[in-house]
Amino acid sequence: MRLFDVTLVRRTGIRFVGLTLAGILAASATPAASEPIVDASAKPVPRIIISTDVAIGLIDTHGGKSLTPVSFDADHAYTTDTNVAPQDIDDGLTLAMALNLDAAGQIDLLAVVPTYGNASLPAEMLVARQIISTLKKRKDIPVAPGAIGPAAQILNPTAKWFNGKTTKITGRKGSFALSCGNEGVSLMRDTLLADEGLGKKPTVTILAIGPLTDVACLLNTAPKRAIRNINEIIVLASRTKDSSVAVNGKVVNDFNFRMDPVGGTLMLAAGKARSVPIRLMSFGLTGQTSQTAGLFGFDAATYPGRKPSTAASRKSFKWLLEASEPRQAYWKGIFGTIEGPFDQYTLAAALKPEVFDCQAGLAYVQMCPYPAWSSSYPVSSGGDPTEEPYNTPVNPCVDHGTANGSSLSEVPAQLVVSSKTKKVGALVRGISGIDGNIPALNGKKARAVMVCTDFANSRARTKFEKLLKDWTW
Ligand SMILES: [Ca+2]
Repeated sequence: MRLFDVTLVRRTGIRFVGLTLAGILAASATPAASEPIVDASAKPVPRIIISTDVAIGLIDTHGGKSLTPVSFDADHAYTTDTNVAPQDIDDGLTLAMALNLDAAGQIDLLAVVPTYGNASLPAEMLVARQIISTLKKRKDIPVAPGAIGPAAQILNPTAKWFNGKTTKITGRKGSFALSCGNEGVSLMRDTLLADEGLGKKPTVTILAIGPLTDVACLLNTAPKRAIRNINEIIVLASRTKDSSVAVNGKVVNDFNFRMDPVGGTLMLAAGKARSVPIRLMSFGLTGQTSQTAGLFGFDAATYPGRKPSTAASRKSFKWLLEASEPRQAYWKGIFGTIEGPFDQYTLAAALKPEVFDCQAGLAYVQMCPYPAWSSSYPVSSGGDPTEEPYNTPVNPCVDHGTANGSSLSEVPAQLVVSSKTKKVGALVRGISGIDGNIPALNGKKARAVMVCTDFANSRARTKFEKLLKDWTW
């Protein structure tokens, strides 16, 4: 079931930007029959699929957390997520911005695939409908539901058979590729195939702004022809090596990776897709606009709405502001300020890559020891745990350890980018290969990526803020 009426290829042609006034005048004066309408300097606009945990306005639990064993209490017991709270707003702001840019011919929004994450998938589908259909009247945009939960409900779910044999989760014949398909992943695959041949180069950019489960599924299951048509995957996740991830001095999660570390790892490991360009928007960049010193949060004092406004733009802007208020109050209660943009960095990177300082890097997954069932997990003589799982004092994961909050014991692994591109190590590092940790993926090397770590300069930062102000309403 798709939420809205879907026509897979809404536009058979590619849009162009860069028409010069001279070009337009020349074309409209006395055009010869064969004279091109498009200026030679014109370039096609980004053609975009968004994989998103869109949750603006929802009061909900994190949609996948309660399914994973990354939630423990100190007695090794599984815990469900009872933290009902106003959920994140940045996917909703990204989606509204993308729809506004699409309507203005600045991008082509080809498909939207909600996925669990900030909230549960069913509730998120309602948000997608609210923004796309109700506020923006865009029933022509294809929308289909993605994953309802992470790749695996235990971290290294090697299937065990009656006769002692096992089947791994990894690879195209593993249990993830066999089970991860859903309508959203099919929509992404079909969109890539439908776009085939539209350009000489790959045409489609995927913005991965939720847990990475569906993008991992796409890369592990789609035919080569579809994968070859991915221009780039821009991911809102990662930290550079040895970097803390904190807002106003308080350690936070690298949420999109944390929600599905196995899926994130399988995305980086996908065999046929290792040549697809991946751009990681690291927290060192995206966290800047949420720190007190550089705050650029979404509120009526900072954002103007569409100029000039229309009845429709006023209605949409008002809804986004009102739906954001509970989340901003919640965030302020924890961090002292409202929240800055995160997911919108990916859309800005697709549209204006020159705004960011990005370099080649190697992405890898660092395990944080130990799961509660590890033979190395420390217990007292009475068998009681003496520390939080994944949060030992001696720990290769930055921000972990007994000096930090026990909620970090729910984070089993981190996505890290090294700038030392000549020193290619393993994709999965640390203790792996036991249930409760990431599959070892023997032989896989760290994944070559681009990583964006800063604004190109102060003017570029102003340009980024102007882009968001102009189009978020
Ligand atoms: Ca998100």
